[in-house]
Amino acid sequence: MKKGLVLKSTGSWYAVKEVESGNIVLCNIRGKMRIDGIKNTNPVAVGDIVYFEDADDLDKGIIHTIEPRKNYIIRKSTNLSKQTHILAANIDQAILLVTVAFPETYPMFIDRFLITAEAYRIPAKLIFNKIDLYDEGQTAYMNYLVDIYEKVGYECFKISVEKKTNIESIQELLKNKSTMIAGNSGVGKSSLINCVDSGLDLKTSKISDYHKSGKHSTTFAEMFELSFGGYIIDTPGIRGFGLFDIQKEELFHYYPEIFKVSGNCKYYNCTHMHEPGCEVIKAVENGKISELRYLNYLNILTGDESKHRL
Ligand SMILES: Nc1nc2c(ncn2[C@@H]2O[C@H](COP(=O)(O)OP(=O)(O)O)[C@@H](O)[C@H]2O)c(=O)[nH]1
Ligand SMILES: [Mg+2]
Ligand SMILES: [Zn+2]
Repeated sequence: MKKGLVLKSTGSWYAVKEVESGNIVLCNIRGKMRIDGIKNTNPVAVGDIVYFEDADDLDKGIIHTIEPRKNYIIRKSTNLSKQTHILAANIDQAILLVTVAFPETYPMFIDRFLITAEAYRIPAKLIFNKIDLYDEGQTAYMNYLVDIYEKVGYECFKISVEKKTNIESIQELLKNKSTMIAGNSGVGKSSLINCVDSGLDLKTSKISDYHKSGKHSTTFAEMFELSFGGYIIDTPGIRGFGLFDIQKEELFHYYPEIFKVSGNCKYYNCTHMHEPGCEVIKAVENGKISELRYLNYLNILTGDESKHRL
């Protein structure tokens, strides 16, 4: 049996890199595989370590087993069935590429990404791209967001792929790690991957193509090997992660700054919305917790995304 790393999945075929030779072998799965008791549309995910054997048809392989996953990110399938789709497995870190304009990434989108990363215990970072395009107001707004998220503990980077500003810090960040990259369509994910490794040549889209991007919603994730060490997982067409499997009562666990002070709330089952003796509300009032973050928390909790505004 050969050991391999899954680089790409199309749902029925998998591009697997054989660990020993480095060869890419197209594999499929024998019979039905059920992993972790989850009903999956595709049981093998990008980032999986698999064991496969050669098929009769020589340059192809058959996957037999999957090594237990360190972690994985799940997304609900686009159709309304209960089926899930594993986006990627064995991820060391997740980065969200953010643009405050062209197109605008909303703080709620950033929070949803971070909540998901917290829930999966995957370290998350934010990269603000396209700083070459920002006017004074947009730059100030970016710095305001950077300040908020850095205070919570999320490392932030400010870059321009276009002008190659601060790209070395991103190469440093990616080196020898398996990194999942996410972000709205058009923020520059493919451009960034091409920029950090000149050997890669991902398709990028014109600014005028943004509005068409919704059509690619069924695309699968793909993993690219970086020439300087490490892997990067691009997730085309994936706008965000659903807050899969997260109960409302435990939402505050995934806001690190809220979780930190919540232990001192008067009521053990405090929702941090209106209760007397709530340390979270107190921390928001005295500026220790960002109002923006707290309002996003309330909006997610109440299921009405525009109810609480700054
Ligand atoms: N001005 C500017 N444009 C950028 C920058 N990064 C990417 N772009 C442009 O943004 C558009 C979308 O980039 P793409 O990589 O396809 O975005 P993706 O959908 O996130 O993969 C392309 O036209 C890129 O040339 C940047 O730092 N500055
Ligand atoms: Mg892209
Ligand atoms: Zn409370």
